[in-house]
Parts: sequence; structure tokens; C-alpha cells
Amino acid sequence: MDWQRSGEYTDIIYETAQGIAKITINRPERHNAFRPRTLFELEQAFHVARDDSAVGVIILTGAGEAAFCSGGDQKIRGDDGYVDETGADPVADQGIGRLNVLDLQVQIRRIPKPVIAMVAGYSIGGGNVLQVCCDLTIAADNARFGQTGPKVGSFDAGYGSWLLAQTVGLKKAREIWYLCRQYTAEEAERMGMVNAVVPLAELESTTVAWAQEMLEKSPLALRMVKGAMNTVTDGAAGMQQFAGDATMLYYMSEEAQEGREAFKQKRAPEFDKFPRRP
Ligand code: 1HA
Repeated sequence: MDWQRSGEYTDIIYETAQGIAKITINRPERHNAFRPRTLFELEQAFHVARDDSAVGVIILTGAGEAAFCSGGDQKIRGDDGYVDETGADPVADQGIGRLNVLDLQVQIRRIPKPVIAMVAGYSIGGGNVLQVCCDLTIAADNARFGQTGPKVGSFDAGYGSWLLAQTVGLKKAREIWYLCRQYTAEEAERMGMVNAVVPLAELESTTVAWAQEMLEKSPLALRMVKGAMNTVTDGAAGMQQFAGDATMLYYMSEEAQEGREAFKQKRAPEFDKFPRRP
């Protein structure tokens, strides 16, 4: 793939090629642990990918082969959340602790395009929650999955708990959180936490092939199916998104456009020409 890099980032890399956006967490010296700035940059990159109509599928990954993401950067964890080092970000750097990975989790679920987690090495703590939030996960055979919260003084009682439970079942989710063990890629596949396990050398080519297969499908159909999968678990917010998509589809119909045209032409709308469907 001829990845084209764009954007000004320090903690991530944003690249695109042939309808795919690849977003890479780039802090390999900390196993791609995130700090607030990393998350602000990820949010920006996901926003760019969402807005780019040439992008149909997004890949989230980590730099190097040792880790996808090891969660929140414990070395900059303050007493009220994660605090950027002085000067890390001119806007975010206010000495205030943040848990802004939660915003990214929501964003990944709201983006109306499939997001694939491409996992090599460690997928741990808040990093594992990110892959759980992604639509699909392709793992290299060196991947290791686990939660560490109760070991390091943290927990994710949101998507990290009940979306995981929905993904792997309640008993297994409890085990993952209560015991804080690590699981191999094969074990993760068996429990339904990943879609496929491939040799490390084939990780990107396989992930790209899955993305290309989705790019051959109807973008609107994928959008609606993704929304449908999240509607129930996201409650009113999920319904709101699904309802918005219904409005978008309605706007694209001649019937809705007749309403708009009638208003502009200062005439009564002729809705009679449209069937009252059974
Ligand atoms: O739970 C939440 C949240 C919940 C609600 C709302 C927001 C949340 C936000 C975040 C989180 C969390 O993510 S809590 C969980 C945080 N993560 C962890 O507890 C994982 C910590 N790391 C490890 O357990 C291990 O490093 C490892 C199992 C991933 C790998 O072990 P290994 O192979 O022995 O490597 P290690 O030597 O430990 O790591 C390599 C380097 O990366 C080390 O650097 P060094 O100290 O030698 O200079 C290590 O310190 C660094 N590193 C790894 N993970 C982190 C890290 N540095 C900072 N933060 C890390 N998470």
C-alpha cells in the first residue's frame, strides 16, 4: 500500500491509501500508552477520516510490533486523571487530569464507517477497551490481551465492562477484569474478542484485505448495520444516531425533496404523487 501521510501530529500517524485511513498510535517507547494529547490527536484524526468521503474503512493500530496500546500512560497519571507534561499541548495542557479516552470510545462507535483494530503485541488496559470498541479486530499471533485496572488502581465501568461482557459473555468478562490475566491471540479468538488471528508478517496485508472486502459493499448499508448494532446498547444516544440516519435517507428521497422545492417555489407540496406504502 502506498500510504500517504498527512496532518501535524506528535503522538500519532495519520495515513490514507485506496479508501482506507490508517491511524497509528506512535509512542512505542511506552508500548503506545496514551496521554491526553494522544487522545486529542486521535479524535482529530478520526474526525478527518469521518469527514473524508474517499475513506470507507478506518484502521486503528499501534506503532511497532510489541504493542497495539497499553492503555493510559501511568507515568503521567495524576490524582484526578491523566495530565499532559507541561508544554505537551498548548490547549489541553492546563494541569488538569483527564479521562478523555472515553470521548474516543464514543467517537469510534459513532463513526458511520467500519473501524478495524489491527493488533500486534500488547492490547492491555484502556488499550484493550479501544479494540473492544472497534467494529472488528484482526490480531497477530504475538498479540496479548488483558485488563489491568484492579491491579493498577483503575477500572472502566462503561464500554470496557459491559461491551466486553456483550462481546465475550459475562463469565469471561468477569474473569478478565477480576483476575487481570493476559490472554493469547488464539484464546481471544476463541472467546470472540477478535475476528481473526494471522502470522505477524501478514497482519497488515490481511487487515487491508478485510478493509478492501468491505469497500466493495454498499457504504450506506454498512452505515446502517453499524448503527443498528450499537442502537440498543447505546440507548437514547444510539437511537438518536439511527434516527438521524433515517432522516438522511429521507432527505435523499424525491418525496422529501418535493417538500423542499414546494417551500422554495412558494406553492403547496404535491405529496399525493407518492404512494402511501403498506
Ligand atoms: O482504566 C483506564 C480508564 C478507565 C476509565 C476512564 C479512563 C481510563 C483511562 C485509562 C485506563 C487504563 O488504561 S488503566 C490501565 C493502564 N495500563 C496498564 O496498567 C498496563 C501497564 N503496562 C504493563 O502492564 C506492562 O508494561 C505490559 C504488560 C504492557 C508489558 O510488559 P513488558 O513486556 O514487561 O514491558 P515493560 O517493560 O513493562 O514496558 C516497556 C516500557 O513501556 C517500560 O518503559 P520503562 O519504564 O522501561 O522506561 C514501561 O514502563 C512502559 N509502559 C508500558 N505500559 C505503560 C508504560 N508506561 C506508561 N504507561 C503504560 N501503560
